[in-house]
Amino acid sequence: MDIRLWRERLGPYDLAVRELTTKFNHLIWEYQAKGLYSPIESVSGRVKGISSILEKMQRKQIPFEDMEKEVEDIAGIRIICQFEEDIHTVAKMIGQRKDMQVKVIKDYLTNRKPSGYRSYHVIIYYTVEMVDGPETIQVELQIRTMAMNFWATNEHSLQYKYKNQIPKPVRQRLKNAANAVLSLDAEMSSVRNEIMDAQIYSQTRLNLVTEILNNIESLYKYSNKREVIKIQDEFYRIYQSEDITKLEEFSRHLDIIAEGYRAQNIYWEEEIE
Ligand code: 0O2
Repeated sequence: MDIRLWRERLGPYDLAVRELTTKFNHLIWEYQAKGLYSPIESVSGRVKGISSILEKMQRKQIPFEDMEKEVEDIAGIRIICQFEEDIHTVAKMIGQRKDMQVKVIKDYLTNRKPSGYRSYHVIIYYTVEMVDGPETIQVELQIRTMAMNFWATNEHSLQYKYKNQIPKPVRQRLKNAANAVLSLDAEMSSVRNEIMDAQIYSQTRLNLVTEILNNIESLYKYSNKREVIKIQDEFYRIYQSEDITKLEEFSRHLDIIAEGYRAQNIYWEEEIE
């Protein structure tokens, strides 16, 4: 196939990777903005390189005309979670979305690969709008924990180094490492609630402080400086006390004050006009 045609064919995959990365990142943002724990830790995506597509087609004896049907991971999204439980939450979320249609699930958590590879793959149909109209393509979503990803990334590098012929002693070490990942994820899951509480606490505190600072900033515009400095001092005092309930109370109180000043200011502006 002509290289220009390759580029054109990969266009929809490139758009799908961009869109899906944005959509999953937006979910993280939404969870954080609401002060909730996000089951997604991070997201990345890539379009498979042409040589890698060719290599797979050769290995699996896929004819050119079947490339887009048979090579399911031309577009790939990697979703990293903190805990194994989160993988199932994310998979359920994907299954309920209107913009993604699940084609097949490859559960390498329940059925780990002989190499030791563990991950949860969901192949979806996804539609992108191109200049010539909508195009529905396949995208592979790989959902795994940070620990699983650490293992897979290292093993992938070794596969590349040894051209898929990893020597037996190295393979054995990788299997040992895979077992260590399994118990690490299980250990982390056992303190999941505590870790989640800690993260929700710090996210809530961060959101509150941001809101308070925004309000103080707007008070500088509407109120007199002496009063704002008093409010600011009060904020520092509560902030240092590390008492989140007091911080919440202060934020609510400040909201009312700021709203009052804003309304007064609008009234004055209307009067002047
Ligand atoms: P890349 O560089 O990640 O794009 P396969 O026959 O295994 O190549 P299949 O049957 O289409 O592929 O699907 P499968 O098994 O779900 O694998 C798709 C992708 O999962 C692989 O893409 C890898 O990214 C990852 N994967 C699968 N098995 C392993 C494994 O044993 N170790 C590691 N590190 N990753 C794995 P590609 O095409 O291999 O490459």
